[in-house]
Amino acid sequence: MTGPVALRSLVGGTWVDPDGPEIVDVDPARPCEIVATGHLAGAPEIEEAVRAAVGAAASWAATPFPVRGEILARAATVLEAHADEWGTELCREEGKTRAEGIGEVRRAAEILRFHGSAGLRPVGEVYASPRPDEQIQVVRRPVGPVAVVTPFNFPIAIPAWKIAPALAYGNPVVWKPASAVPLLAMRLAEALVEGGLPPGVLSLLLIGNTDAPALLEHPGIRRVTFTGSTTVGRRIIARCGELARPVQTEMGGKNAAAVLADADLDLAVDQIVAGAFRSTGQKCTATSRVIVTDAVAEDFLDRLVRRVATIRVGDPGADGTDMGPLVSPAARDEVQAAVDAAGTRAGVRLLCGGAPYTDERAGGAYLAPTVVELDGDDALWRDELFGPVLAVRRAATDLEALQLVNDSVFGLSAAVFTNGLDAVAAAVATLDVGVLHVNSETAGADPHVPFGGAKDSGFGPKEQGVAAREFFTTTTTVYLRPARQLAP
Ligand code: UN1
Repeated sequence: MTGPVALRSLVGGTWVDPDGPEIVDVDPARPCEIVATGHLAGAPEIEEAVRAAVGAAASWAATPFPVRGEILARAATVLEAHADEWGTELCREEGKTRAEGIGEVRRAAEILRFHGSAGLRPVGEVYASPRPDEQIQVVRRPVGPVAVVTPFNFPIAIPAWKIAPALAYGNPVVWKPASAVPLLAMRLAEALVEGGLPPGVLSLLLIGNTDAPALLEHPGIRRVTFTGSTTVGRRIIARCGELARPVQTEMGGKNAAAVLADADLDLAVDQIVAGAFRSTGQKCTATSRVIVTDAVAEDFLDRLVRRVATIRVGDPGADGTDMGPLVSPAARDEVQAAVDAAGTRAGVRLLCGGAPYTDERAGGAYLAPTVVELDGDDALWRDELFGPVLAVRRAATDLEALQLVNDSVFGLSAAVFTNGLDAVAAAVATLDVGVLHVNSETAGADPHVPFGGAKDSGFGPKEQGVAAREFFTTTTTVYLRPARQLAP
């Protein structure tokens, strides 16, 4: 690959490289290699972007819904055309494998297409009136400028699933991507501009985290959508509460897979390994806890550890690599420290992984896929780690295994491995999660169905599918009555 890419913010229709501090976007596999450089935007760009969004709101809202959708569909075509190139950049910038990077760019295109077709689906309701000649309509309208704040772990798919419905339903967007992934953010904005988005309807602000509150609190912003940690999410919820500004947050997870006595163990191992270690475990939907019923525990753990040993960790750009580095050396150090600390506690047994690499991977942000068995409660059981670490506990019975799934402040996703209808029915009825997988991994989300968590994992309306409509539109209830009857 050639030299570093020049980063730009998109402010009200103009690409700019402001005077702010330098951005140095490095490859987590080789932290001395620079993928992209540019400069941070700041207060003047925030002001200009929101001003442009407010100015563009009326004409974007008045643009026919299917015409807005066509722009998203054209942007999807642009993403597909660049999937290999931008997927490779994603791999270099974020550290997931090249196949995962390319897959994610394609996924973003699918998300754009799905929301681009929203104008062809029902967008309001009609009710009967108790009075003669009257009809009651519920009309959905755009909400106005939306601030979008996105995480590093899906640099293009998560932005797509917030920005696409925001735009499709007629709202301008001002977007702050995660600092670690400015390049893929720029690529999504480029695709939307090339698709024909009018100036001002989307601004991309490469601003630092300390400037984010100025965007979210700006009087021109009508709604805020955020994906990231529960700590930051709570702060945003509190501030938006004070401002009475609707907010949607997707936050942390500590997702459990319950492996019951009648489970297909090979299937369970395959799915749990995928859920725990794809994207190096850096998904809020990643499987980070497993509860296995005693009757099959020995057999399951034996198969699991043997399977984890086959995961090829290394250069995410190389063919055949299963797992790349974490997003940064700092992220790796944090997860490594949590594993090291756990290793000193009673009731914690390291089954595989844990130790730092001493080979050529040592300079990159690598961590071996790690499986830890716990006798009971532990920080590794409770706290989200955002890395390739799986904590396993045994349960005496299937019922206890299901109960332990709920033993978390989080409630995003869960998986249950079983062939039994009774267990499935019990899981559906009792697990306090937003997403439940029966015999499949905890991660994954289709664009046409609702996505979001219970408890500390989410707040506000869910994302995706028709659920997105709730957050990105407001309703007017119209009592419609003719002024007079036409003469017969
Ligand atoms: C997925 O599991 O493919 O940040 C999507 C996250 C979630 C999205 C997960 N908001 O990991």
